[in-house]
Parts: sequence; C-alpha cells; structure tokens
Amino acid sequence: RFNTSVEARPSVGEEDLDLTPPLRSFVPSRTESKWSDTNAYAAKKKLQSWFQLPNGNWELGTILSTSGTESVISLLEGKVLKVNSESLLAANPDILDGVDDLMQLSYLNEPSVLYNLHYRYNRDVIYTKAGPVLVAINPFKKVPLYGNNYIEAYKRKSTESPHVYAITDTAIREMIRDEVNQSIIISGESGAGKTETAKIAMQYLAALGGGSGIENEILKTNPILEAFGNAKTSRNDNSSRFGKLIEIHFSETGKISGAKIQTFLLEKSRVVQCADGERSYHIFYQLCAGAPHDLRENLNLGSADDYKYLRQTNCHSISGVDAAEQFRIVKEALDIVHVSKEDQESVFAMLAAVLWLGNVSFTVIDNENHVEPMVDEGLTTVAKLIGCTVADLKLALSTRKMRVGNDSIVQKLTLSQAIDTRDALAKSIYSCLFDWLVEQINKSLAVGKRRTGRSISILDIYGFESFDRNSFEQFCINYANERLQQHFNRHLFKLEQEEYIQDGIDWAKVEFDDNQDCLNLFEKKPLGLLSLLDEESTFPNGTDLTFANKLKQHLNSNSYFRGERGKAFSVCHYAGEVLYDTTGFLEKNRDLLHLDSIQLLSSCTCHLPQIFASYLLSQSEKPVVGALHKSGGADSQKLSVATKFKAQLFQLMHRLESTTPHFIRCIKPNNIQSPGMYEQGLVLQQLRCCGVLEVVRISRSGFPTRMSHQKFARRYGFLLLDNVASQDPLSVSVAILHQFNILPEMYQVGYTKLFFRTGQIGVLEDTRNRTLHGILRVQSCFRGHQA
Ligand code: AD9
Ligand code: MG
Repeated sequence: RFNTSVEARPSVGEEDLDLTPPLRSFVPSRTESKWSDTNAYAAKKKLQSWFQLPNGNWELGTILSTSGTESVISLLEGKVLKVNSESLLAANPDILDGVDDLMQLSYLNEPSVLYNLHYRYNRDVIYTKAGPVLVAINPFKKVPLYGNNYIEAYKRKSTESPHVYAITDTAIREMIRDEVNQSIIISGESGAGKTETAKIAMQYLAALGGGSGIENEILKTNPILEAFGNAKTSRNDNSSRFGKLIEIHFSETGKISGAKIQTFLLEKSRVVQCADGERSYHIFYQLCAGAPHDLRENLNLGSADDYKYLRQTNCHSISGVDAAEQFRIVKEALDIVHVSKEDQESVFAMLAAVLWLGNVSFTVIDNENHVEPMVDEGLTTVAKLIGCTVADLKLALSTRKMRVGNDSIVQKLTLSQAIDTRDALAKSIYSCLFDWLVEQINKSLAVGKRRTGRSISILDIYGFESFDRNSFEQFCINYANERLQQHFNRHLFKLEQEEYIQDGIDWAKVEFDDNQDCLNLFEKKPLGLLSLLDEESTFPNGTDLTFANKLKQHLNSNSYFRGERGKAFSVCHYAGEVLYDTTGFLEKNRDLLHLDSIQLLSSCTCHLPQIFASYLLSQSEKPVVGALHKSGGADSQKLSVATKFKAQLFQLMHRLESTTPHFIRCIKPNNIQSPGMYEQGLVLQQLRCCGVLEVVRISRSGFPTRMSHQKFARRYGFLLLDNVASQDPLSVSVAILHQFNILPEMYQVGYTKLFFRTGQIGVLEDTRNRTLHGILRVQSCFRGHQA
C-alpha cells in the first residue's frame, strides 16, 4: 500500500529506522560514500543538489551561493559552475541513503530515485519498494538472498526487507485472508530478470504450499518451457520468446492443488531464421548434443552443424551451459509431468523433422523458375519422421491446389514460394508442438476436483519494447503493455484513493492520466490500428505499403498516431514514441499455412502430426480473414494473429481484474549482462517505461506526505509562538499550519492524519532544524560559560 510503512517521509529520524540485523530492513552504514563506492563524493552537507551533466547523468554538487535565478555549484573534482537554479534538483539528507522504499524519500525526483536504487545495488541489495511496487535490479551474478533460510525468515516475518519472497508471502496471506485470487505481475525489458523472478516466486509458493508433490511438477515445467520457448538472443542468453501466465491453485488448507499454464505469442519465425549471434530454441541444440545412441539412430540425428536452420548463425553453444546435461534435465522433467516415453519420442521426432525440413533443398525444373525438392537424406528423413510418403511430401512442398470456381487446379511453386512453404510447415510443426506440450503439462497439473477456486497467478510477459527497427512483434507486445499499464495505473490510483477516502479527505485533487486514448487508437472499430490491419490482411492486393497508407488516411488526426515516411508510422505510447516499420505486418498477421500442408499432416501415420493437423483445421474454420482463399492462393481461413492476440489479452485482463495484483518491475542495469555496472540513463528509461516513475508521479501529484496529528503536533508544536500545551493534537496542528502560512491547497486534514503536497513539509523541517541548532548552540554556549 502507498505510504503505510512510513507515516511521514520527510522526517525519518534515526529513531524511526529499524536496525535489527541481519535480515531487518536494509540500512547502510553512515560512513559510506555517495552514489558509487569508487567515486569520491564529498560528504553530503546541507544545500546539496543534483546537477545534470551534458551526458544526461546526474551528479551531486554543493551549492556555494545563490543570487537571483543563478546558483554557483561545486561539483566533483572541484569543478565550480554557475547554473540556473531551476535546473538543480534537491538531494535527500544522508539519513535517507538507501531507504527500503523510494516513497520514504523527502525528494522524489529522478536523480534521487536513481541514486537510491544504485546505492542499494552496489551493496547487492537488488530489491527496493516504490510504494506498492517491487523494483528488482538484475545483479547478473549470484546474490546471497535466496534459499531455505531466507524463505523461513520471510515466512516467520523476521525480516521486512523488500524481496520477491515478501511480495509472494503477502499474496498468499491476502489470498487466505480476503478469499480473493491474487496475481503477481512481472514485467521489464528483455534480460531484466522476469523469468528468474517468476521462478523465485514459484520457489516460495512451493515451499509454503508444498506437501502434495504437485509443487515439484509445477517447478519442473520451467526447464521444459525454457527448453522449448527460450533462446539465446543478443539481449539475453536465455530469452523467453513467449509470454506466460501460470495460475497456481490452492486448497482450503493453503496447499497447492494444481496449476494451469497459458502462453502468449510464441515467436515462431526463430525456428527458421534468426539474427547473427542469436540461436534457435534451446531444445534443438540440447537434442543434438544429448540424444542417446538409439534415439539418434531412430531420428537419423546429426550434430547441430548438420542442420541449415541451426547453421545460419555461427553461435552453437552458450558459455557455461552443458546442452547434453540440459537435455537430460528436460527428459526427466517430461517424465515428472507425465509425458509418456512414447510421446516423448514423438516430440523428439518432430524436432528432428523440423531440423531435416530445413535441409530440404530445391532444383529448378523449368524456365519459369518452378522447382521440385531434391530427393535426398533431408527429404526422405522428414517423410519417415512425420509418417508420409516421399511423393506426398514432394508434392506438398512444390505445388499448391487452387480452387477456381468449382474446379481445382494444381499450381507449381517457384523457388521462393517453395522455400516459404517449407519454412511455414516447419514453423507450424514447431508451434503446434509447443502448444501441444503446454496442453499435456496442463493435463498433468490439472486441478480437477481438487479445485477450490483460490489461486495465485504469476505473469511473466515481455515488457515494452522500442528498438531502432520495430515490427509486428513489437506492435503486439507494446499493445499488450499499454493494456497492462492501464491495469497498473488504475490499481495504484484506486489504492491511493482508498487511503484518502479512509481518512475522509477529498481525493478528486489527485490527478491521474489514463492511457485509454492510446488503447482506443489500437482497438477502435472500424478505424483502429487492429481493425485496419485485419481489413488490409483480407484484401488480396493488400501490401504493407497499402496498409501504411490506409493508416495515414484514417488516423492522421489522432494525436497518438503519426504517419511517417514510406511504410512507417509512429505511436505515442505511455512509455514514449515508437516508430513501427510495417514490412512483414500483413504476412505475419495472416500467418497462413496452406491447406496442402495441413492435409499432408492429417494423412500422416505418426500421431503428433495428425493432432497438429486437426488443430490447424479446426482453426481454419472460422472465416475471419475470409477473402484470402479466393485469390491469395492460400486456402485456410482463420483468425488473424492480431485478433487472436487481442482476444487472449482481453481474457487475460479479465482474469487479472478479478485478482488482487502485486507488481514486480525488473530493471536491467546494463546491456552487456555484466555484474556491478549501473547505467543511469538506461535505468531511468526503464523506470519510466515500467511505470515506476508514474507511481512516484501519482504520489507527488497527490498528497504524498502523511503524518498523524499527534506526530505533527509533537514534532512542530514547540515552534508555535502561542502556548498550546493544553490543546489537543488536531488544534495544535491547525495552529502550526496557520502560523507558517501553509496554503490551504497544499494540505488536507484527515480524520487521523495530515496530508501534504510534495515539499510542503520541507519548510517546516528547515525551521525546525534551524531552531533546534539555535537551541543547541545556546545550550553549548551556556555549558561553556558554566565550565
Ligand atoms: V526475456 O524478456 O525472457 O529476454 P527476462 O526473462 O526478463 O528476459 P531472465 O529472467 O531470463 O530475463 O534473466 C536474464 C539473466 O539475468 C538470467 O539468465 C540470469 O543470468 C540473470 N538474473 C536475472 N535475475 C537474477 C537474479 N535474481 N539473480 C541472479 C539473475 N541472476
Ligand atoms: Mg524471460
């Protein structure tokens, strides 16, 4: 909850800080230097301020003098500058260095937030609260914060230091106490630590709710999903290429009774193509490295470099990872989630089929560039693995049946069409395999009759993305983040509002930006981004360029949209403007698999391809991208990817809305996965994107400083000119407010507390400090005299 842990942030004195070691809230030693241990910052004195350097970083300086709008500030290494006073931001007193909750800071400006996080990070304290949100900074190394002793400590509540365990513990307690489902929503950029954080939360749930054995099954879903859904990218050696929601169910006695996994938007293009320095899904390399002799024979399996799909990039191994050992772990995990040995064989056969499919090559057979697959080891192995004849496979990869009126004609494919068909088949097999696996896992974890209806869901989903080149994937991801952000904002606002209502003050004075307008840009029918994309996807002659033009034609008056040069457009997201390049949008949105391929799979003798085919056929019955089969040559009619994603997202939001949410924001302190490196600009941009600065802003725009009448009267009562000793705390408080001319719009008087706008209490604090110093000086003079 907002501001409940510390009543009055500006006045945290030593007596307010709990110093019980070792697991008590983290309070650093007073002798440590500012910002970074290696930087020789001057000890902070009064009038220290943050000054922004030309490179954007903030540095602490001491104000030497101020006249008019100008200040003279002395920076590190003795540099002295004359600057505009308004460009300086107040620094917090030393006593607040490294506080557990950013909301405890007197000054909630960006450099202070950055500094506080860095201060803790330097000491391996990677977790910090920002009001109700947990901020986790990726340490990129092992930090001694996990394991049974820590789990015990959080369970016994013998520590209050911010932690994933703490937030998970709160979720369990609130689930039991309020009988309301809970959710833990984890977000952040690629490589920020979401998946690790989700696993840490699952570890805690398993430790507290374990007993039935099902918790072990739940934990074992991680190596399986990571093998099939994670890959090495330029940002993360173990990057999840799908979103995941795991709903963990509990019995009335608080024991785990089952779980259910839902996945979102697997990046299937990676199976056939990936950028340099990146890899395909881990499982392919694991299979090649770890398959035992018999399996190898059955699948005619070679090593990773035998396969074109894997050979495209020169990156085959990941340092510190033993692929063969990982394969053993995955097989063991599959056993534990009850995937039968026979099914496992089929899974591996499908993986091998995908790999061999990539090796299928074509020869040109006429002068119209029509092709036929070469009958070689690749083609024959694929046919054997999926259980079809070589002739059928050849046909499916080199021709396409088309309907013209009531007739059907067979069209030969050109080289590029044949390659697309081959790759589409490989991608479909893989994504069906992934979905099928998730379904098997869900069957094994099924809650069934043991269901009680209480659950904790953990969402590990890609954060906001803005790259130099943003495509359809970023478009979907950022749309999802826009929705999640709205959920986040509304929740925070609600919490803030509840606190005000509880204390009987007027909450209408808290400003709050909703991002509904941006969501409308995506969702409005018929003239929203998604509708227009679907519409263009159904047009036979639709291209990425006609799509981009259509957007410009219909949306240019929308202030969240801007048409850009060529095929591009920009969207003004809550986290900043993103430039999208529409190249590939239509094809990715249509995501077609030709009926020929589906028919091939459904006639196979192996059971997995048949399952896939029936699944694909069932999907193709919904005529949404309907006009396609007539002219585009593709026969399947199915929901577009964006439409499916939107439906999934709505379902997700619906589910989350009925839960009490807990938010974890993961931050990546550098782009090179290196421990100990903290880049201010990078952190700041993420804090902005994941809404942490928004929390701070909402808090600042309201009445972030709260103090009980008693405390306020006790702290400042002695400053009153009139004697008020006999009066009640509320009257004393009001007298103080009047004496110091605090403007009525700057505070509100609640039933139990006073609420202040940012900075208001600073004036009182200054007066108090000056007065106290005066008293101390007088006392010491007096003592001197006596001596
Ligand atoms: V992606 O969007 O799936 O590409 P994530 O999931 O945000 O990304 P991940 O959890 O995979 O990132 O973390 C990346 C790497 O950071 C891990 O492989 C670890 O090496 C490292 N990491 C993350 N969190 C921790 C931690 N709490 N302790 C130690 C960590 N290392
Ligand atoms: Mg991940």
